[in-house]
Amino acid sequence: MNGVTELGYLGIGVSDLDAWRRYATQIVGMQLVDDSAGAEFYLRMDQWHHRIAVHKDSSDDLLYMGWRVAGPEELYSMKKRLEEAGVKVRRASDEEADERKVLGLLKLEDPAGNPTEIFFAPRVDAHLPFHPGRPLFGKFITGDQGLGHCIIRQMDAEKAYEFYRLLGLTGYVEYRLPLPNGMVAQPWFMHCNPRQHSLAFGFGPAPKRINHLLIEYSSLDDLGQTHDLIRDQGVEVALQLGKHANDHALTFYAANPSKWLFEFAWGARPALNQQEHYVSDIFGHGNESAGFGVDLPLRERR
Ligand code: MBD
Ligand code: FE
Repeated sequence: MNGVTELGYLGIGVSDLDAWRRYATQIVGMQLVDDSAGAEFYLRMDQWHHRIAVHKDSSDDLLYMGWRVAGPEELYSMKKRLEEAGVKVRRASDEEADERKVLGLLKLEDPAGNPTEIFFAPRVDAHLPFHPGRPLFGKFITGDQGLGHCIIRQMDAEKAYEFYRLLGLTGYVEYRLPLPNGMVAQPWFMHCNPRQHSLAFGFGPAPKRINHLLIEYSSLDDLGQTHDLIRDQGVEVALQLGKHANDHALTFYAANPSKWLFEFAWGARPALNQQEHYVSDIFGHGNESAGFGVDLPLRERR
C-alpha cells in the first residue's frame, strides 16, 4: 500500500505574530522566511522552503496538517482509496497548490474535522543553506521522519484510527495510565516512517485541535540550551524533562505564544515492528503548569 510517507508541514493561526517571530527563532532556533505570499511568514527547519506556515488568525490553533506522498501517481491512488472508503476529498486547484509550495494537493477533513492535506513535491530550497534563528550545535531531525509529531484532538479514537490507517499510518494504544478518578487513559500513537509516532490522540477532551508539536534536535546540547532559554525567560512548562517509554526520547513540554505546547526532544529511537504498551514513562515528565491537556500521571509514583 502506497500511503503517506511523513508529516510534511503544518499551517497554524496565531494572534501575536511578533511574539511568534521571536519565540520560533530566538528560543526554538527555527529560521524566519518572509519571502512570498501564501502566509504571514514561514518557519524553516531544513532545506524545505518551510515546515510551518504562520497565518494571522485569532484561533491560536492548528489550521491544517500536510501529509506527504511520493508523487502524482500516489496522490491519484490516495484520492481513489479515500473516495472508495466514503471520505469526502477534493483535488485542490493549481493556485491552492502554489500557496502551499507543492505541485499537487488533496484537501479533506479527518473524523474530528481537522483540516487535512495530502501533497507531493514540496519546494526544496537546495540552494539556500539552513540558517538557524539562534546558533545550534546540530540540526533539526527531519528528512524521512518528517518535521516531528502532533497530538491532535479526536472525539472518537476508533474512528480516527480507521481514518489514519486509510492514509497509511499504523500503530495502536501504547499506554494505559490509571487516572486518579479511577478511569484509565489510553492514548493512541501512529507512524508511517522511522519516527516512532507522527500522530497521537486519545488524551481526552481538548479546547484546541492541537495539543503539541514535537520537534527533535540532533544535539543534546541544543535541547539543553532551549531548556535554559525557556527557564530563564519564565516560559510556562507543562511537563518537566523526562524520557518516554515508547520513543525513548528525552523531552520537555513548554507553552508557545498561542498557549499550546511545543515538545522539545532529543535522542528518540525508531519505531518498532511490533506493538508494545506501557504503564509509565521511564523517568521524569512531572506535571508542572496545569491546563495544557497533558495533566497525566505519565510516570508511576515510586
Ligand atoms: C509522547 O510524545 C507524548 O507526547 C506522550 C504524552 C507520551 C508518549 C510520547
Ligand atoms: Fe509527544
